[in-house]
Amino acid sequence: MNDRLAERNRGFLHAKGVFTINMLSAPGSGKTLLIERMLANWRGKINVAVITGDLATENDAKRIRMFTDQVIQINTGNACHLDAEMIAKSLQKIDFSRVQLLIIENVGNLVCPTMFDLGEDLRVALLAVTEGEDKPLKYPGLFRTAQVVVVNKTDLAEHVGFSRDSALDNIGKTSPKARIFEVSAKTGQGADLLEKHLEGFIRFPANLDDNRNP
Ligand SMILES: Nc1nc2c(ncn2[C@@H]2O[C@H](COP(=O)(O)OP(=O)(O)OP(=O)(O)O)[C@@H](O)[C@H]2O)c(=O)[nH]1
Ligand SMILES: [Mg+2]
Repeated sequence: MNDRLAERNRGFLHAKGVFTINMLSAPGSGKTLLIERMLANWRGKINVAVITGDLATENDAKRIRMFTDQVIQINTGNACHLDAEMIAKSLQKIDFSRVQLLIIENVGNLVCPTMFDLGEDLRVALLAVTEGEDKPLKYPGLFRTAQVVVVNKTDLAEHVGFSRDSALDNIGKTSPKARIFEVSAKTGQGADLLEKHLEGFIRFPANLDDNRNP
């Protein structure tokens, strides 16, 4: 049922010429701050709509509304993930006339969101340096289904004794074809490379076939 609806969402979005990213991570890894950072850098260049999911509050939508008026907050109540039906309803509320990119910020959770296709074209998984290098091994589903992995909060790496080699090795084992970007959403370090990579998909979605994991 979810898969059928997800396909419908994908068809709807493609018909509108919109590329869609589903962003997944543990709570607090920096999804919203990274979205804010990218929207600031893309201002005047790429028009973005955002759907953001949390169990409760409008906090993330309020933050993102500083950068785009096309933002929908979904409150899931007790549900630990977004599903394709929630997205279908939200799509009706967005004015896609000038939008090229839709970013869906999933509920912060390393397990549930992995199993639900929303109709996205690309999955981006975040791993903050504060979470520990072993998360890709412990929660392989999330990283395996992501074509892009962002190691975030790199500005904190030395304060928490983060082992870059070990983290990259673990991501590589779990998600061998994913592109990895090391970013600080706070300082902006590394965000330009990530943005350029995503811009490539917006212009040439066919590039995607190259980096799906087996
Ligand atoms: N130092 C540092 N702090 C960051 C960075 N990215 C995010 N933060 C901080 O981490 C906290 C959580 O960031 P959010 O962007 O709200 O994280 P989130 O993944 O959207 O969280 P949920 O929506 O609750 O799952 C905030 O205090 C951010 O300012 C970063 O790169 N460096
Ligand atoms: Mg958030």
